[in-house]
Amino acid sequence: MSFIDPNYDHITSIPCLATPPSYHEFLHNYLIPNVPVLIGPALTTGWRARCDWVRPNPDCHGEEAISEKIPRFVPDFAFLIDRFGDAPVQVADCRRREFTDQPRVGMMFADFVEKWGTSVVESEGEMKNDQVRDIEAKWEHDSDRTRYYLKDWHFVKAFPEYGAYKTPDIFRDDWMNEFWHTRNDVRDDYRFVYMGGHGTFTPFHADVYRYRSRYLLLESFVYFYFSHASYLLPIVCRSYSWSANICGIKRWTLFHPGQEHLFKDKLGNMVYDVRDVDPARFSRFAEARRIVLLQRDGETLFVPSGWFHQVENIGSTISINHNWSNACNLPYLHTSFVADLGEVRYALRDLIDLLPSPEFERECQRLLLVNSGWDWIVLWRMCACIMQRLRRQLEGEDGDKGTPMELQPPVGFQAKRILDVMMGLLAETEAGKVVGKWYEEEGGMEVGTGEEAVEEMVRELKGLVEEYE
Ligand SMILES: O=C(O)CCC(=O)C(=O)O
Repeated sequence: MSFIDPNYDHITSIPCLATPPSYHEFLHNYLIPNVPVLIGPALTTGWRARCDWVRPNPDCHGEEAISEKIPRFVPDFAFLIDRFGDAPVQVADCRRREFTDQPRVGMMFADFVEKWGTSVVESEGEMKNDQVRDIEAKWEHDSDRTRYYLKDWHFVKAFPEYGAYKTPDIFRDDWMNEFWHTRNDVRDDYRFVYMGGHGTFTPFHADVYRYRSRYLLLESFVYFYFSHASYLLPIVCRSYSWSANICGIKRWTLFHPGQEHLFKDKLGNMVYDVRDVDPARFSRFAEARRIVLLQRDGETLFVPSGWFHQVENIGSTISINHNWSNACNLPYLHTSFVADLGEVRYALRDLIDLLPSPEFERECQRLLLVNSGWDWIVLWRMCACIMQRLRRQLEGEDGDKGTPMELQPPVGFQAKRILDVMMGLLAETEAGKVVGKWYEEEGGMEVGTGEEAVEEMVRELKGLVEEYE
């Protein structure tokens, strides 16, 4: 049975669960239907980050204060600087725009904290030296819009021993981070920490599978060298995300999938900040259906695939976010992969008559990899990696390693979704050859030629589907 994108018309608010759902409930009520859910602080109780990184907010008194949008906790800056001060981080400047994102600069974490404090003082008037030194006091008077937002800090990669948190069971079936962990050629992951002051924000977007820095590089390249650049922007793949608030409040504005045509101007450029949209330019944006949600200290939001969103911080906010995917959203990933490739082919269409077909496809794959972080080989390898791990688990070879089977969808469901993607990929004349070549050069084949390795993989998957579906 082929995948059908759900209808979201009935979703007018986001369910809030005080008690974390079982994996079974989460799978059937949220993951498969692709519906957001907010889960209460019980999901993150006991996390080291929620103890070490924060302290009670002296301005928050009692239950009324919570409903008054006052965070219950504030960052413990002294602890954070002392423990992580030397770490390099990327900081976005929320007052400036660079294409579809905010410009970023690299700095030490301690300098970021200092800047954050300084920006609060600047926005409040004249800066005094004693204020600059006393960063902690500034946080407490952080009532103005501030500027610097630390984003996409690969915290687990930077501090693997620290154990700031444990991925909740319901989110453990995570193919993106699993696949990237097995790769020897590139070291990366999709596990992030965000920190920023009151008024910092993340512009309108849907979650993606890509290298952000390379994406920005390519965006600039595309802007300057392609006359039809706007057709390439924004190229997004639909991953899930989950975001757990350690302190502060996040205001999310989420948009049902399937409304992308309302988000663009005539040239195909997307809305940047949902609070400031020119109706003359984005004439249909007001029609877009949206849900606004406040996420408080300790709460976790599941953001499904393809839900565009914008996030604004109320008070000083720290969160832990993962981008992730698995069999449930694989069809969305695949659909956006196909769309990405189509956009790239369109952008390079002037080369079609100049290059033989395999070479043209090679150019497209190269551009796709730089822009979106994947190509035929990466997509195939992710699917193959998961398929092989499933097989090992079924044969009892993986011991306690990896996500337990009871925290994954049924094997037949997973195998069928992988098979659909692999067959979709092989429907492209060049794709099988490209993947086969990769097996020959780097893939460590167990059988014959590269193309035989590809066929063997498909045979094995079909076997799994027949046995378990
Ligand atoms: O917290 C933020 O500023 C952005 C997070 C986000 O967009 C996400 O987790 O999907």
